[in-house]
Amino acid sequence: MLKQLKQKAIAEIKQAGDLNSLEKVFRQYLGRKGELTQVLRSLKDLSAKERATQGKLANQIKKEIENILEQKKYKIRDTKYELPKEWLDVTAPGVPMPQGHLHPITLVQRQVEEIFQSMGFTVANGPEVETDYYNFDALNVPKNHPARDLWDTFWLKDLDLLLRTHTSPVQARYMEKNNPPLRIIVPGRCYRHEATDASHDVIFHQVEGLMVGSDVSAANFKGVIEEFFKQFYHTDVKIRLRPSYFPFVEPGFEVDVKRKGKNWLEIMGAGMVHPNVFKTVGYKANNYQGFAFGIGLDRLAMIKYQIDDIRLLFTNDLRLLKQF
Ligand code: FA5
Repeated sequence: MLKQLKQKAIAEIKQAGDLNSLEKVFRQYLGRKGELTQVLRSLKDLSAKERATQGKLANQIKKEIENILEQKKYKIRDTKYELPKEWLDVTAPGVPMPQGHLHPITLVQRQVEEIFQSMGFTVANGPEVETDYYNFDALNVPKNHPARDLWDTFWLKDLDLLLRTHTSPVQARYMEKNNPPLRIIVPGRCYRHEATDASHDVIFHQVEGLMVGSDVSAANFKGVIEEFFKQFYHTDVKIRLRPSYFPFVEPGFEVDVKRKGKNWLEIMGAGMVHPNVFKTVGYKANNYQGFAFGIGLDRLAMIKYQIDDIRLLFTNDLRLLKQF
């Protein structure tokens, strides 16, 4: 009797053409008043021995019908949504997506920002296309001053504009709008019209630093920059200041860095902000003092990743870029 029930159910499932009729078959056999459900319910009236054999068989059939119903349900759904008919090998290995990553300069820039931010500096920005005024005049380099030759400049013809030769113009732009005390760094791209070599490119990057207050000293500069290099290289470093000339600082120095077991390396220009710069941005020069510096970001990256030619950084050679 149970076997007949099973045959009947299977035949009806086969015939069901949509989900509705399949649902009807389910109710017919497995619903609350379904035929098989009733059989299962009546088991309690049988003798213990009969109950054991019949019960086992009934439950087995129930499972079978459920399985066939389920399969048929998927089959109906598949045809309904017209899934692609072709064969799909779900065990085939996937095609790996090439993974993008950050350029070494971006990595170094972010790290530099993080370290200076931890010392209370904010990140400021300025335009790469700059005016004569901010790139030079406001920095105590008047027109026809011989110091302009320190920076070989790309001029934008007829526009009276130039591509900034350093990030220092942002010092003046920032101080015009903000009063001391202030601490900023300015990472950004710079341009120089000069012959390239292993350590010089036409386009490169600097990080400007500026800290101004009522009593900011050269000793503060040394402390800040020593802490920076310590964190950047994860090791103790020695700092050496050598006198140098930049029109917008007085005194000015060149900064050398030495790591254990390495040679002294010239890495940045720096100095105490020149009173003329304070005057130009409208500060009372006697009230404030501060330091400024400009680090070559590309140079930091070259040391960090042992890249021996700056031009490699921007030739988009994947053999280099894939290493980061
Ligand atoms: C300056 O540009 C000054 N503005 C730095 C400064 C800021 C001094 C604030 C005082 C106060 P200099 O021309 O030396 O200085 O450049 C600074 C750094 O930029 C260099 O040490 C070097 O690391 C990097 N640099 C300069 N020219 C190039 C270039 N063509 N290619 C790659 N890096 C360069």
